[in-house]
Amino acid sequence: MTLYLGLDSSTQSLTAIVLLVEGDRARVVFESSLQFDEALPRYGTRHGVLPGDDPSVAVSSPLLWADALDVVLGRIAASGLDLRSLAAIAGSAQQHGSVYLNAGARTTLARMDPAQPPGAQLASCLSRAVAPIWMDSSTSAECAELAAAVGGNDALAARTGSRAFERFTGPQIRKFFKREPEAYAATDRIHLVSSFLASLLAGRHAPIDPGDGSGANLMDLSTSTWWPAAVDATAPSLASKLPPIAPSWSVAGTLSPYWQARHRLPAAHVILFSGDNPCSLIGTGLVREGRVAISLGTSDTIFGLMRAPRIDRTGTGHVFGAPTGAFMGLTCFSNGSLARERVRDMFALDWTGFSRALAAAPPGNDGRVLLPWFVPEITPSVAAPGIRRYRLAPDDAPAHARGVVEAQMLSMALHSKWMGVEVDAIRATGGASVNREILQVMADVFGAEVRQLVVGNSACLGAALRARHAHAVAEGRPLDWEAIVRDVVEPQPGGLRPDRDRHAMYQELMRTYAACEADALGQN
Ligand code: XUL
Repeated sequence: MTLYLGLDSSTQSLTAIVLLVEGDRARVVFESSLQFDEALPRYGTRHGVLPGDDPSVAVSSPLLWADALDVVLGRIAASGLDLRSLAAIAGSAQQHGSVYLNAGARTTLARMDPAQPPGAQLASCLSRAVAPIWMDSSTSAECAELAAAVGGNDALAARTGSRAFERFTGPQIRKFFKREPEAYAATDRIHLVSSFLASLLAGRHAPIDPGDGSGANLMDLSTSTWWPAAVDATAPSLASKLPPIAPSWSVAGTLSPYWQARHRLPAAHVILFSGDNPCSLIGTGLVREGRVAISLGTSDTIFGLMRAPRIDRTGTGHVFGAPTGAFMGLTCFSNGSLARERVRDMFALDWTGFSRALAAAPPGNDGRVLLPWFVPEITPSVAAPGIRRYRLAPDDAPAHARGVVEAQMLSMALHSKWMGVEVDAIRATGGASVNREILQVMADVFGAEVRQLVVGNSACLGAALRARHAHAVAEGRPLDWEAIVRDVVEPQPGGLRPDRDRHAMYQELMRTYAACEADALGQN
């Protein structure tokens, strides 16, 4: 029997999952979550973010993340599991956020006092008290400067997988250097949230993995190394402050004496942490090209594995490294559940009424199109929100219910074409994935079978599975990824199959939809 621990430090919470492997069978034997605001109120976060006056700024506290780790490891120690069998720990973290440490961190990380919690001991190591996180959008000027310095956004995307984005780490580092040059100069190491937490567990500076490194706007996707042109354009001497990039399955070290003594844990391997999206790729079982996940949440996302790093020329999608060593494409749509709810509320329906209304309009909606941009849209880029109706009567509830769902599915299919992936299987997750009518439209638009995946914490589960994979690699008996995900990432039976005629009809409607979009964006 062997145990593997996965951790996920997300925006609002820290989750732990322990996986037990016996022979070649695996199952989850422990799961626990902690909400930052409630469990550690002394840090004063709201939904994991420190309050402030500027709505474009979003920062959190690295010390909060460290203390949360301490609480959760304490829970695992008290779980009754036989932790002598704990072989490896891997983690997932919110992407893009950065932690700034001074030269004293090296010694402190290695020699922390097990009688004390970690947060207070690490305070003196921070060269910046706060960590900017992915919700920050205050770096438009720095994005423009970075893009200009490397020959434009196309050149930046071709090399790093994404055009310059405000939340990405490179523009954030540049803003810190410009605003606080002395604190920047006192910075010895800049970690991502992922590599900071792995360093804390290993008691020494850990490398960054390509999955999370690719969220910095600074990594050369083709070599998984920092791209000197972007690094040099970001801030002086940055190359010496960034951790090296190493394969996702690398061992950062063994669990440090601090954690071993504090929670009586064994000297387990600490595997590199990765970003939450790359970890979710594993936790939803997307370990081969062609299988994609569609997450129907507050915002909708579509993501999947890519064997080669094809780039989105329209500039809204991202290519990240995948923890398997391949790549992943991800496209995000902000008008997800939010838009479905707005349509439901416009006609005073509940979800059953919404489904009934959807079923009352014919597939294809007689060619009527609704563009449901209730809030600014990421994909396609729409700064001025507002819904647009094409041949749609404002009081027609069925046409609106079908219109919002068809528009979302057509938009997802259209704007994920850049991934160059022939979609043959879809795993649907998120709140709205319980709605079979919505999933049928998804199956018909994509022409692929859709199966619902019930995963509470796909990023955390992905981290635990990565721990198992990395441990097997370290032992010299690498395991196939399909075998690793098989037992624990099984979608619900009873998938929805596409109807051939309806799929052909949606291929036609896609052209109409694209023309409406172009019209609304003033491109016609
Ligand atoms: C991805 C992104 C978010 C965060 C959330 O680019 O910004 O998904 O990773 O934790």
